[in-house]
This record gives sequence, structure tokens and C-alpha cells, in this order.
Amino acid sequence: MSQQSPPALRVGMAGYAFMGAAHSHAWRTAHRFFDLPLTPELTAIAGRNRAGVEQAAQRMGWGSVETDWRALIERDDIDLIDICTPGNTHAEIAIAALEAGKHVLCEKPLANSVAEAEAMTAVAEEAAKKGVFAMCGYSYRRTPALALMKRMVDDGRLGTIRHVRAQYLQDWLTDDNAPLTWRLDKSTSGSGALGDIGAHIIDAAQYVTGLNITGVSALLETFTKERPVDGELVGLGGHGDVTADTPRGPVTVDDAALFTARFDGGAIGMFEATRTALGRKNANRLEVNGTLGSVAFDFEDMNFLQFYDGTDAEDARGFHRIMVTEPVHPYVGNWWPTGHGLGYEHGFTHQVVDLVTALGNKTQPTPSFREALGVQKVLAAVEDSATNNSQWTTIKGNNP
Ligand code: SOE
Repeated sequence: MSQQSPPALRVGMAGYAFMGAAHSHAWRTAHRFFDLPLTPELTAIAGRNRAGVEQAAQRMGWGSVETDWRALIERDDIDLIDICTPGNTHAEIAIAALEAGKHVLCEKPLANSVAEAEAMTAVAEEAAKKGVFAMCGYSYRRTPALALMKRMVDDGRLGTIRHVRAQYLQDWLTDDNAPLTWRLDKSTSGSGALGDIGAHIIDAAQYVTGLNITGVSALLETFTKERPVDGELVGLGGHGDVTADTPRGPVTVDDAALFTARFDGGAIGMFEATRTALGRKNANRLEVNGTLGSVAFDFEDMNFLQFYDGTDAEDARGFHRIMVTEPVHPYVGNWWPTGHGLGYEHGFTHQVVDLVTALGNKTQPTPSFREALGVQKVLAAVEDSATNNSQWTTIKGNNP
């Protein structure tokens, strides 16, 4: 006799590009590998281009399509709105969904400005009082090695935190002829490498250490000021046939962001986010040094964590390379036998696992919009500092 399935969680997703594909995979797989209190259903997907969204629905396994996100919110057969669209749409969609009584998962960064993020947080905190919850999709937190890093810090195995060293290095914009996509248009994306991938390392640094950034000194750089415009703003890596005659449009965001930081609790940090570090494909790196130990993570080697235990016997001290595939490690016990490893997509599945578990227990999923607002304040401070000769810029209210 088949076991009774838990109640459905009917999902409506806005957007169907890279993040849409990653989230769809997560909604399809989470309950097949983890015991969840609700069973996700891929009810509807929305996109402006009917042919495109119908093809995406077919490929990604969605039950129906809409050509306007507002239709998702009007449907009474949808319980949660998953926002996988560019940052300039996050506030409008999230606020409308929460006010309509639908849970929200919103991709990072939360918004394109602090003002938008504050408005979203206020609505989310009101909705939470009625049992309607919102979460921001900082999925790297759910990479097992990064989650293990946090567990080690929380267990005191690093002692007092002194240094945080974070880099997120990509190279898909090194070529001056890489086309002008929506990620290079400030009115759509809010910022360049800073908000796109810098947001990830700000969130990861705060999540792992439990410390919040209180001030920064920053610089931003745009190496390529104009890029080919091949038709409409395309998604990641859409290389059209660019020739010398292809018209070029202005890049209005940063290629790279560098900043130093102070944390509450006295630690200091160095951050670098760039999409022009030739040869680095997705090097999301975090190293934390404490008084008893250090840990270091590189997403390009995502199944391993480097750990230096300062309490080891003196003749045995050195960085241990931990293979994070043992059942004792976060999340991995639900997948394969030890040594088989996980991938980029598993962080999104674990994100759905934690979100659906929180919703089933009627508790606030993390990161909340309040936590994501803190990241937004750091992003804004970096931009403020960079436009004022890298002057030290204090951050108020980054303490979720
Ligand atoms: C592009 O830089 C990008 O797709 C980011 O937008 C994602 O958040 C990151 O996970 C991978 O790289």
C-alpha cells in the first residue's frame, strides 16, 4: 500500500533562465531524497515570451504556463512564488505575492537598492505574523562544505575569529566582445560583479562567522566600458556573432569590486568579486582564521574543506583536506555513499529542503529578508565608499 504523501506545496516560478533551471531541478528532487513535511509541485512557470516559457515548462517539468507573473499571484492553486527574474523585478513581485498570502523564495541579491529591500522586509515581517513566510536564495550556504565550516565555527573549533578572506572569481567577461547582457545594465541588475557574486561572499562570510560587517573601504572598476549589443539583452554568456560593425552599448556596472571590512566582534576582512579573472570559472572562496584554527573553502573544489587545527599535537599540525562526503556531514547522508561527491545543483536542492521544512513547521526560513537586507546595506556601503575615493563607510543596521 503506497504511503500517504504529505500535503502539496504548489509552486509558481517567475523566470526560466539559469536560476529557473537550477530552482526547477531543486523543486523536482528535494522530496525524492529528503523526508519533507510538504510535497513540492511544479504547478506553473511564468515568462514574457510564450514560446520560450512553453519550451521551458516542457524541459523543466512545469504543469502550466503564464506570460505574466501577476497571473501566478492571482491563481488560487499556487501556494508559493519563486522569483528567478532580474533584480529590478524582485520588490514588485515579492510584495504582491506576500500581500496575496503566498510564500516567497526570492533569488539574490534581494533587491537593487536598500529602499526596495527595506520595503520587502517590512511586508515580509507583517506576512510572517499570518504564517506567510519569505526567504532569500543565498544557496551557497547549503553547500555541505560551507555548512560544515559554519558548524566548526559555531562549535568553537576556530576560537575567536580574527580574519575573513573572501573571493568570488569568474572570467566570463574577460573578452571585450562578450555581449551587453542584462547583468551589465544597472537599471536591470542593480550592480555588476558586486551584487551578482559579491553578495554571495558577503552573505557566506556573515553566515559562517555569525559576525556582521560594520564598515567598508572599497573600490570598483569597469575595464570594458562598451560591449556589443546583439539584439535584446540576453542572459549569461549569450555570445552572438559579433563583428567590428556590431553596435556597442554602454556598460553601466562594475566588472570588479574590492573592499576591506570590519566586523562586529573585532574581526577584519578582505573581499574581492570579479567576472574578469581569466582562468577562474566559479572560484567562490572563503577562508576564516581564528585563534584556535583556520578553515578554507573553494567552490571549484566544492567537496573538500581545508582545516588547520591549532590544538593538534605540534608534530602533526597542518591543513587537513577533509572530504565532505561522510554521513556525519551536512546534507550528504541523503545522497550517495562516501566519496561520490555532489555538485552545484545540490545547494539549490538543500535550499528547497530547508525552506519546505520551515514552511511545514510554520517557522521562519533563513536567510530571511531581514538578513538579506543586511547584505543589501553592505552592497550599498561598498558603492558609496567607491564613489567617495574609497573613504571608510560605516554601516548601520546590518545586524539581522
Ligand atoms: C553569474 O555570475 C552567476 O550566474 C551568478 O548570478 C550566480 O548567483 C552564481 O551562483 C553563478 O554565477
